[in-house]
Amino acid sequence: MTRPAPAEDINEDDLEVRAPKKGAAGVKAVTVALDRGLAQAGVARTVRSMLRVNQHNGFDCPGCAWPESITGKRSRAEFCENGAKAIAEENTTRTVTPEFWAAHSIAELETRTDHWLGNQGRITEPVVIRPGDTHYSPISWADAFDLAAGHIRATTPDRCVFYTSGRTANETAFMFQLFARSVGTNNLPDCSNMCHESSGSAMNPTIGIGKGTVSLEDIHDAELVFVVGQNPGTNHPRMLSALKDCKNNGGKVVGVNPLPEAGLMNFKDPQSLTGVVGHGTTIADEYLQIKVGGDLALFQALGHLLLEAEKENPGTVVDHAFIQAQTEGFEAYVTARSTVDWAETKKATGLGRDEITRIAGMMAASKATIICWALGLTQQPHSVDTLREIINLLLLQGNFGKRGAGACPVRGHSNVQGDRTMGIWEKPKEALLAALDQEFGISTPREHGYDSTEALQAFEQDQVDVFVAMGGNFAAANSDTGPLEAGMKRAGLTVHISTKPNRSHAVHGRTSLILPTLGRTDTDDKHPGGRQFLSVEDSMSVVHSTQGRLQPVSGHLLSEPVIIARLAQATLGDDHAVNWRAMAEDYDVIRDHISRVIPGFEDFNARIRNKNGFVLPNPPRDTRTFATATGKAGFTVSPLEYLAPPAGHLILQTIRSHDQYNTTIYGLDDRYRGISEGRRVILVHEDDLQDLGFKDRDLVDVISTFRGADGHSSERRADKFRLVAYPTAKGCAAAYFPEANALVHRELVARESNTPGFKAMTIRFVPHAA
Ligand SMILES: Nc1nc2c(c(=O)[nH]1)N[C@H]1C(S)=C(S)[C@@H](COP(=O)(O)OP(=O)(O)OC[C@H]3O[C@@H](n4cnc5c(=O)[nH]c(N)nc54)[C@H](O)[C@@H]3O)O[C@H]1N2
Ligand SMILES: Nc1nc2c(c(=O)[nH]1)N[C@H]1C(S)=C(S)[C@@H](COP(=O)(O)OP(=O)(O)OC[C@H]3O[C@@H](n4cnc5c(=O)[nH]c(N)nc54)[C@H](O)[C@@H]3O)O[C@H]1N2
Ligand SMILES: [Mo]
Repeated sequence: MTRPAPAEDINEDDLEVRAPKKGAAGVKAVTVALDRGLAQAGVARTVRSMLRVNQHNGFDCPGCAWPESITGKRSRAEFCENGAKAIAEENTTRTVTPEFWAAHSIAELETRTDHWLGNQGRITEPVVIRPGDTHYSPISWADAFDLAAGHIRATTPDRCVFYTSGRTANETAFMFQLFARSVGTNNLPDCSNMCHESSGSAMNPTIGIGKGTVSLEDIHDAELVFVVGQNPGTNHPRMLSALKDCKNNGGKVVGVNPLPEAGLMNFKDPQSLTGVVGHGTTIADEYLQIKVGGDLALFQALGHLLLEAEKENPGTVVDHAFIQAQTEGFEAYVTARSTVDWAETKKATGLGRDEITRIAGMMAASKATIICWALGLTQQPHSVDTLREIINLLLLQGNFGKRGAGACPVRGHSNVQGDRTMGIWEKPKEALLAALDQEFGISTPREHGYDSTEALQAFEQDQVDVFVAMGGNFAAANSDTGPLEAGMKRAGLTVHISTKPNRSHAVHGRTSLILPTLGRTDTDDKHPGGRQFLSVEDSMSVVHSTQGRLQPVSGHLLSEPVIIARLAQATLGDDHAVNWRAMAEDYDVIRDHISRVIPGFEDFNARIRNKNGFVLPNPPRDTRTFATATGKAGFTVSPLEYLAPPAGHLILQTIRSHDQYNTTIYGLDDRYRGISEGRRVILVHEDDLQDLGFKDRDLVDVISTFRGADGHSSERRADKFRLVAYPTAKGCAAAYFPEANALVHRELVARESNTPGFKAMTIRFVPHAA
């Protein structure tokens, strides 16, 4: 399957490449952020919104799920450059009106880049495409709901799919899953399936919870913090402030990454005066330039070395009392880690024994270690094994339920964790379904539904009649773009509840609705009970309220809860057991239901009104207990596995630039990496370029090969990428998401979690034939 380059609004010939940034990340941040805000929204809106980010009675930054302090004093400006860009993108005054849709046919929109589409502005009115139409045209809200309801009622529940993107707030997510289950399906794929699903798959069975076990204060207090497979300078900039605090308290930071990411190496805090005028803080005390997919080998070697260190100095490294009382599987782990093959470890990681031994020494000396990770560890075939190996290391030294210690999967979308807590999950637990049945007097389906990869396959096999997306950009975010888009176009109906135009709107079903909605920053006050607020859960299990204050760009927008309620009423009838209208009129009603269905949300309406919200129970963190089947935390043993490209090939990982939010491309400046004015690039080590017979800036077509379990092999191809010599780990290339998604075969997934192998493609280049 070949995918040609789109007709560009971006002229890739303008590509500029400078050396990746060696100086500090952070200083330029505030000025860049303000420029973007002013360009999109003007002075008054920009200032008003910036002062409200992450403040009490303000709105939660839609940028990422990194927590705000709940104990310390909050800075007046609790946001970062990229959070500010996310806000500017949302509160833009540019609008996409019916005239826009009349002027641009679908045939044209399909040739546009995500950058162009997102830059058109906020959608102002509901629009529709019926079979045979060439353009979207306006439709009333009432007709839109009736049209969608007709399609849902005309098919069977198993042929309906309800997708959720992680910006969706708790109350909205709760209503959305309730709607899907009232229709009769657990087909609830979400962006988490493509993101941190591997983290949950590794953590739930081993420590009894699928979430991080640290608080923000733990980061400050840690003696040692690992930042693995993560680019915080771009994707979680406020995390750098926390790491800096940790260092000021004497802690050490180890970065593990194939790319020398600028924020990880050096950082100036734009919010602190010393940071701005000083020389910046070197964040990573040690940096391991690991090969893509080599982390399992690294963590196994570290486990071996820690056990050896304990043998040398008994009672100083391994927490035997904890292991004895609280864990199982230790003996098997000790046996498995009794030896290590250093030659194999070098092949897997690219790292030498001395480097790894130095890091093991730091771990052995630390009484409080935190391991943070993000997508560099979750999107490979052996990801779940790799993450279980992290849990092994933390268990070995008793790094749970103590200050400054624990596991820290750093989440992406600002409420992706909360959505799962609210029941957005294709594999719901019986306890949730039983609680829903009891609360509402309905019978929810027990059969598990599609995750995002299975939904892609269902599209491909023509098994989807109705697809409803609560936000997001499913077509561009998922793998195997070619077959996915073709399948989506054959579906009966696609419904996109969106703020801005994106690719999924252009590769729509035979009938398609775009339902424009309020965003985080918009005021939501058209209710009998007056202005409403919503809530979110951050990466460290803190639940707090979020409330927009800006005047929406259009009077036609409905809030997400109202859209779900009206769609549900149209579909299920006014006599349905669930009182949808009451929930839409007063979000306290939704929260009352949540308080009786979701554990940890007792007395939700009172506690959400606390200044800093409340913290959900977290057994490993709170009481050093593990809610697994046996009540013990489990060591696990995995065979060594890594990604070894055949001769003439490289391993490709996909990354975000500094100027995008997932599929929303803000601009063309990947500042810290020194790449600007272009996105169809592949970063390759200079030696690899030479070995493969190419030069810096050559234009190539990229071919990925996938070998299935049954031995069959298939190829994907994406045309016209520019090679850029870059100091990545050897044997490993990097390209931007979503441009490279066409190269990800849908069967290339992480085992157990089914997360696409976005950081595990085997690729080769051929010269681009113009
Ligand atoms: N500004 C901004 N903020 C965001 C987002 C955004 O797009 N823009 N997206 C949000 C979302 S949804 C998410 S999930 C997070 C994503 O946050 P990140 O996980 O930081 O995002 P990626 O750009 O995928 O970066 C992955 C990092 O892992 C490294 N890596 C790749 N393969 C490996 C490997 O095998 N081993 C190791 N050790 N490292 C590896 C890459 O070099 C890169 O530095 O960010 C969130 N925040
Ligand atoms: N190759 C590759 N692919 C990846 C990844 C990768 O690392 N590499 N990462 C994966 C990850 S971690 C994730 S999380 C997914 C992201 O997948 P998604 O969550 O599906 O994608 P986004 O790009 O975040 O969605 C952007 C769209 O959301 C809509 N939107 C924005 N704000 C709101 C709102 O408040 N309400 C509503 N209703 N709509 C809104 C806008 O219309 C916008 O166009 O992508 C995955 N895809
Ligand atoms: Mo994500």
